Amino acid sequence: SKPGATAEANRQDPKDTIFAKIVAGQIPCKKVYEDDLCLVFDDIAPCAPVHCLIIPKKPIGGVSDLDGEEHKKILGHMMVTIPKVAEIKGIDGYRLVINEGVHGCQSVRWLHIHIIGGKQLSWPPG
Ligand code: DGP
Repeated sequence: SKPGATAEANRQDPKDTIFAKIVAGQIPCKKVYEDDLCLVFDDIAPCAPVHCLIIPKKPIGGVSDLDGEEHKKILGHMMVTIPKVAEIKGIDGYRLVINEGVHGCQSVRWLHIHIIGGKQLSWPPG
C-alpha cells in the first residue's frame, strides 16, 4: 500500500485538497505549463527524472466522477497537452498513470494524470 491513499483522503471534496490550493495560487508549485483548462507541475516526490502532474483547473475528484460533455472537453484537452509537456521536458517515451480510489492508491482527490519519464521504465507496475 501507499501512504496517504486512505479512505478519508478519497472522501475529500476536491475543493479541500492541496491541488485546489495549487490551482488557486495559494501554495507554490514548479509550474511546467498552464492554460485556461489545465495546469502542469512537477510532482513533489518524483519517481523518475521527469515526473509531472497534469490537472484540470476545475475541481474533479477522480475518474469515477467523470461525466458529461464538459469533462470530455477537459480530459481531451489534457490528453492533447501531454505531448507538449513531453516536448517541454525533452522526453520521448513516458508513462501516463491515473490512480483512482483507495484500491488504485489515489492520495489526492483532485483528478491528475502522472507523466513519468526521463529514463527506461520497467513493466509491470505493482
Ligand atoms: P496520487 O497518489 O496518484 O493521488 O498522486 C498524488 C501525487 O501528488 C503524489 O505523487 C505526490 C504529489 N503531491 C502531493 N502533494 C503535493 C504538493 O503539495 N505539491 C506537489 N507538487 N505534488 C504533490
